[in-house]
Amino acid sequence: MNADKTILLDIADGVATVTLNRPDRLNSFTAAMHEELRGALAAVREDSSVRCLLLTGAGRGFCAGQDLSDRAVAPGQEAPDLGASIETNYNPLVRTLRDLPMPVICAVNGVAAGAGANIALACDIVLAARSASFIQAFCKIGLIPDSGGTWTLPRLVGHARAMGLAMLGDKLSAEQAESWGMIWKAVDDDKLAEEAGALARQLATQPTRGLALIKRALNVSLDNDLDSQLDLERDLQREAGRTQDYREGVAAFVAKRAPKFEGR
Ligand code: T3D
Repeated sequence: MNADKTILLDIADGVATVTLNRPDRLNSFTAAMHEELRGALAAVREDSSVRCLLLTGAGRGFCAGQDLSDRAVAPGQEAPDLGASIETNYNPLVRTLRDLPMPVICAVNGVAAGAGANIALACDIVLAARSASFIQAFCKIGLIPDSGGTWTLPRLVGHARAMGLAMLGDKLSAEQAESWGMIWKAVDDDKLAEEAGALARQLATQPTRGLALIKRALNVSLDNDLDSQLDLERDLQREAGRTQDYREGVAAFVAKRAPKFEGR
C-alpha cells in the first residue's frame, strides 16, 4: 500500500513526519509527488494537534530534486516551461515550509541534490546523517539553483562559498556543511532518525506560537535594517505576550515547577 504513495504522512505526539517516498529514484520529484506533498502539508496545517513538522526521505537518499526522466526532451521538441514548474510546484513548497507556524525539522538521510538540497535548507533546523551530502547539481545541466537556493545559500554560507557551490556543483559533505554553518548538525547515520525524532517531539512540547514568531523574525532579519527589525520585535513580542503559553511559562517559573505548554 505504502509503496504506491510518493509521500508518507504520520502524525503522533504532536509531530507530523512527512517522508519523501520514491527511494528507487532517490526521492526525486514528479508532478504527482508534488501534488501529494501539497496535500500532506495542507493536512498538517489544518491539524491543530501538530506542533512540529519533520521532513525526511525513504531509502538511501533524501531527494535528488526534479525527476529528470520527466524532462527528457527529444531533439526538435519544444523546450519545457521550467518557469511554470517552479511557479506551480517548487516555489509554493518553499513558501509553505517557511510560513508554517511551527518548527520544521529536516532529517537529511542521504544525498540532497538540486531542488532537494534547497528544500532541505528551507527548513528551520537541518540535521544530516554523516554520510549525507548536499549538491547544487543545477549547473551540471545548465540550470540555476532554485527552490530559494540563490537566496538561502549566501545567507547561510556567504557569497564566496555560495558562488563556489552553485558554479561547481561539488558534493559538500554533511560535516563540511555543519562546519560552514549551512546546517545545524551532522549526526551518526544510525542515530539520525532517533535524534531527529527526539528533537521534533521535544519541540512539539514547547510554546508553538512563540516559536512561530521567532521563525518570522529571523526569516526577515537579514533583509531589514535595525530600526525595522526593532519595530518588528516590538510587534511580535506584543503578540507573544498575549499567548496562553507565555502566561504558563511565567506562572511555572514563579511557582518553580515545569511548564506545560499547549501551543496556544
Ligand atoms: O525541471 C524543473 O521542473 C525545474 C526544476 C528543477 C529542480 C532541480 O532539482 S534540477 C536538478 C535535478 N537533479 C539533478 O540534476 C541530480 C541528478 N542526480 C544525480 O546527480 C545523482 O543521482 C546523485 C548525485 C544525486 C546521486 O548519485 P548516486 O551515484 O548516489 O546515485 P545514482 O546511481 O545516480 O542514482 C540512483 C538512481 O536514481 C539511478 O537510477 P538507476 O540507474 O538505478 O535506474 C538514477 O538515474 C536515479 N536518479 C537520481 N537522480 C534522479 C534520478 N532519476 C531521475 N531524476 C533524478 N533527479
